[in-house]
Amino acid sequence: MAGFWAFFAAFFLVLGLPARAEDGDTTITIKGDKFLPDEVRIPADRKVKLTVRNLDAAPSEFESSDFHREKIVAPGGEITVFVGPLDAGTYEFFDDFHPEDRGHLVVK
Ligand SMILES: [Cu+2]
Repeated sequence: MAGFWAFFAAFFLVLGLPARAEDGDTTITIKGDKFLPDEVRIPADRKVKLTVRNLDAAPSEFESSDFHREKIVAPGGEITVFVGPLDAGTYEFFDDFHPEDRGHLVVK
């Protein structure tokens, strides 16, 4: 019976992943003053939830002049921002407390 439930759980895990990717909701991790991933693909013409999780010991500020968001992320904490619907294109974001740390939203 345990085998059945493991199969059942794995089945929904596999089914769940494409659904999440399709709706565009994405988690971005900050670690070692880097965004992981530093390139995030999201669908155009849809509101998307970005979760930004800071695994570093210092605060970060998730910011974008291109899509007009600015939010402090406490050490060990996470924030959510909603973006879009955006036109297709590339939008830069950065950590305002570590400005060399940059990434892009690629909207398609
Ligand atoms: Cu700022």
